[in-house]
Amino acid sequence: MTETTIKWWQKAVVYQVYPRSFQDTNHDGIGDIQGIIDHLDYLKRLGIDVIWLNPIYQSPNDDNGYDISDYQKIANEFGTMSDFDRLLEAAHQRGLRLIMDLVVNHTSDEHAWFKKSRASRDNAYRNFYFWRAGNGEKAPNNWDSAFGGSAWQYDEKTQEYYLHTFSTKQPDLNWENPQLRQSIYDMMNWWLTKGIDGFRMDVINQISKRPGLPDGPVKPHSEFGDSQVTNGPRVHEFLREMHREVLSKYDAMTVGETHGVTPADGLKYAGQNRHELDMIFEFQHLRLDNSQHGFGKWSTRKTPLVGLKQVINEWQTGLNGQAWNSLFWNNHDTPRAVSRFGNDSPQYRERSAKLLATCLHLLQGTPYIYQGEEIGMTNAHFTRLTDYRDIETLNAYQEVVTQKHQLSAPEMMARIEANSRDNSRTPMQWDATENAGFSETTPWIRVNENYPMVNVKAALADPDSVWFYYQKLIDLRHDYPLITLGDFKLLLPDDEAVFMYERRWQEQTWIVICNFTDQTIDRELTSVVTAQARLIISNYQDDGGNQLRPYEAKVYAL
Ligand code: ISL
Ligand code: CA
Repeated sequence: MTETTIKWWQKAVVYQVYPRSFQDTNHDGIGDIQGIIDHLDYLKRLGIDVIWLNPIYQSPNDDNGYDISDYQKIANEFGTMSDFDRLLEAAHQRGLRLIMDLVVNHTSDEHAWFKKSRASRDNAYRNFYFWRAGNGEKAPNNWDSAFGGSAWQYDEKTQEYYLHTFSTKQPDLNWENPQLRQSIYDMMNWWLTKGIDGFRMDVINQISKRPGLPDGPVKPHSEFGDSQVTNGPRVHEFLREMHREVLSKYDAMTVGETHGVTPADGLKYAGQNRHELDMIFEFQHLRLDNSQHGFGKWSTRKTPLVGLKQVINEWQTGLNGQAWNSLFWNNHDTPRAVSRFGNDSPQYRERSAKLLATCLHLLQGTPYIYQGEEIGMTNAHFTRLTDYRDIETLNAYQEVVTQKHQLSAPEMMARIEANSRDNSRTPMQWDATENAGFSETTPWIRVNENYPMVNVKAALADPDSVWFYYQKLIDLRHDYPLITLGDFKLLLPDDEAVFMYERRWQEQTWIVICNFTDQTIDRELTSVVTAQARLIISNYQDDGGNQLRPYEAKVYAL
């Protein structure tokens, strides 16, 4: 790849907006489209190129908009289609692109297709979904749902079960059916013709189910089997068809959310000549702190740095020159990066937020910033279950504590505090006024209590803030092709404290050094960092040489 053959989305920095929690303008406690329009200049000033919106389609909100009842309508609480059109135009006027969430593994059970599908055994929409007879008194197979319990729901009306790998209100679409596929492509073409710039595709590697829907291996602590719905046999065929029927006609970007993939899978989904997707979100680097005792994400372990470096190394080198990485520490399904990988105490919050930013934004790939990350927003640290809203969190508590008594309430609350998706869904902290300037009324979910300290207004008043550091990193990426194109080489792979790597492009070499601990440590750097090396960016005011101070990050051009 050279500077001239590179695609626009390879040079871009993406900012993820979770509309429900970004800015409320009509005083109902829920963020809305007007709230996004109001902050476009803010995003432009930060320097980002692309906005990704979490779902804003009509939805009964069983799973915050990931249960869509009409793909071509905007949810009332967010506004109208003409509000959306104004947003798109206002973004484009500022040179910002806008990509939408595409949720086509499932719909809401209130979608017109499902209502028809459910009405009788022999209707034109029956095969838009998976309907099966029970296995005696039991569900058709042993698959579990991602949100707990069986993946099958019995439906009285036609006395069959339907498949839902997420909540019971999110029936899985049957991609084996060509008519369903065509309906999805029509909808995608409709949005792209409207002028949107691409899609983030929700759980897109789950759309091909294994033929015959066989039982999966039973998991520890569970009466159910693993549904094994990822990377099914026809997924690449479907994605290529989608490319042919839709994506090939536009200069759009696509990023697929793909759980359970390796770099080898990455080459298939996002390989340059594969005609599938432009890039994928992989999750190996977010799995390293999972429970080792069958509780999945519900754990309080810390991510081991050596393992993290290994995973990132594999993706950086594994895709280099053949496919394209997406780079992210957090999103609307994860804890906040600074709380998870850094240190959210008042002493180290800003320093470690900048460290994480440095480490990620100097990698090869397209960086994603999740709203609030640019001011170092932290986990919510809610202590009461009633403060949580997320279906995954509430279901998990019911299952683990109330039904199965596997963990005590305080044990599970600690795990929820560390991992709940609501950690990243609390309202954006704009200023120190009530409700953090998000809304004039009580928000749909509680504001993080640290908003008087951690907010945009305070960040913009401080030239040394996390915010200005992000702005500088984005500028650097736009100015130096090395950051976009350079080869990556991991240095000190076994060092448990320091994440150090090299980027090399043409005649230039840069070195990135990040101390992931709260200790001052000594590393012999003079052999790598030559005397003429120029310091490009650092999260300390001066250069401490071989002394790496707590959460110190620095980048040199050799
Ligand atoms: O959040 C998770 C990790 O705990 C997953 O179980 C999550 O559901 C998975 O990452 C898939 O996520 C996507 O699809 C879900 C939706 O709830 C998530 O918000 C979305 O990002 C179902 O549409
Ligand atoms: Ca509102």
